[in-house]
Amino acid sequence: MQRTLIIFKPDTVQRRLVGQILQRFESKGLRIAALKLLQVDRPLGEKHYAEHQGKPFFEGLIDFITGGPVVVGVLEGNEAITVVRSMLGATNGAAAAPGTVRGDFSISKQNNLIHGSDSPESALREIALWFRPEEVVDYTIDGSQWVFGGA
Ligand code: IDP
Repeated sequence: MQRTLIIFKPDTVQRRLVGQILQRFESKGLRIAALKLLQVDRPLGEKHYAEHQGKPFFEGLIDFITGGPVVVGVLEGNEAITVVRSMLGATNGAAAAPGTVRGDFSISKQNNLIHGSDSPESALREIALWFRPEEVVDYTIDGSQWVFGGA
């Protein structure tokens, strides 16, 4: 089991695509271990995207990620990091393959809807940046008692 950080960026929230895209991750078999909506401030945005500091798109990227609320979460499952990255598709929505989140919903390099951690090291760093330890919850999915219980 592996955990990865996902961010539904402000374009996803503004376009009311959070539910539709979250459904793809759940249908794939990933489990939600944490989820919250928040307004990102510049220091948090700059920490998250620290590796891009100095690049020509950096200031625009921070304007974008702080430009409206985001939904940030932790997903868990077998090879969650690679699975989420392959479901997202290429960074540039205009080039991303149909069938991927970006390929189906984005036509922009910057406004590409979802962030997903790119390595185990990034996932650990990013989960600790966005969540307190007690906000990431361990539980098991056991369907039938929740469907038939209490009948
Ligand atoms: P990734 O999100 O696919 O891992 P990164 O190269 O880590 O892509 O870039 C981080 C984010 O910065 C991208 O998701 C996108 O929002 C933005 N970005 C990357 N390259 C460009 C660019 O050339 N112009 C504008 N924004 C960019």
